[in-house]
Amino acid sequence: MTRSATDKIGETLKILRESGDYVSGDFVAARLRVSRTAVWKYINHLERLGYVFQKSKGKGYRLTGTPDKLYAWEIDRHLRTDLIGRKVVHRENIDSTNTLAFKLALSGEPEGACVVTESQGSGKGRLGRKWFSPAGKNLYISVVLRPGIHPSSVYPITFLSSLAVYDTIEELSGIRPSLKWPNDVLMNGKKICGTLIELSTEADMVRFVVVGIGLNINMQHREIDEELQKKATSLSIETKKTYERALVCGILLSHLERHYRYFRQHGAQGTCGVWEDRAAIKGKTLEINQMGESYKGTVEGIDHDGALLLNMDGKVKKIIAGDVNF
Ligand code: BT5
Repeated sequence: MTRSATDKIGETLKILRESGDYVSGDFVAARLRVSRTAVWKYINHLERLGYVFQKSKGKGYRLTGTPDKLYAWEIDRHLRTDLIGRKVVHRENIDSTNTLAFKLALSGEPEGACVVTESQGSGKGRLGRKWFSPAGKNLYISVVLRPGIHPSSVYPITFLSSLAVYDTIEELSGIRPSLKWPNDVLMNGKKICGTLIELSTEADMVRFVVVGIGLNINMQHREIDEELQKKATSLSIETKKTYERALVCGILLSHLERHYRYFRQHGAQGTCGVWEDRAAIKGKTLEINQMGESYKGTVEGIDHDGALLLNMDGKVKKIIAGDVNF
């Protein structure tokens, strides 16, 4: 479907939603400056996507049912952004949103474009790990950013995503989650979100970064893979509520844009400072696994490039990548 057809379908829905009653095909056609046949095609298309309409020969169409899907126009209703999410590519199923977003970015997709899906066949974690991605329950989204920075400053972009998820969870539920270095958001000690950034560089510049976010929303305990059940959770499990995923996504992208603007203004150091405060990580005793080596110490803080500074018997070790053991 072309961009303009997608926009028109979104506008058709908007008109019907705002009215809350029957709206004639003529009225929609005039508002959108298209033919009545075009409106009829949009309605048919929407029905195939799961929307429900009451139809009356004299009165037109009335919207009576909306599917829980992450269509671009559903997310758009909840955006408070100028940049991020202004273009959303939606797929019913995909191997990995990061992989498609990376391809689109390579072919010139502008900053802020997103790929979102209902389920992933090969959702990716870091270091070749898998991201469990059942259909229709959670959020799997990748955002293209073009920050124009040196590759050494790129890592804190992971923190932007965790901070945005943190704010989203707090806004929706009033509960503050916790942040675990380097890329996890936890509720009640269980992982609710992970971020995978992938980048393309040229010379000394980052050409683009793909920020992939997996956030568990409506997944129930029994729907989680057995081996993950002890360590994964969802917003619904923690709050005993069900969420409109497009709303969650719109709020998330809005917070992401706010944190991204802060990053552009204050640099990696500024963002690392915000993350360090929220994570309340200073002074914690941790054990880190890095490439099979284990390091135990007290956290001094986060370096300006996002690395963890671990005090091991008076000697400070800078840990660039790794996993925290509980
Ligand atoms: C991550 O890796 O946490 C990054 C996950 C990024 C996923 C998103 S979804 C949209 C985009 N497209 C992609 O293909 N990926 C991104 P890591 O820190 O390596 O953690 C992976 C580990 O988290 C796994 O080994 C499991 O233990 C656990 N895990 C897997 N799926 C999970 C889930 N749905 N919820 C909670 N934990 C999960």
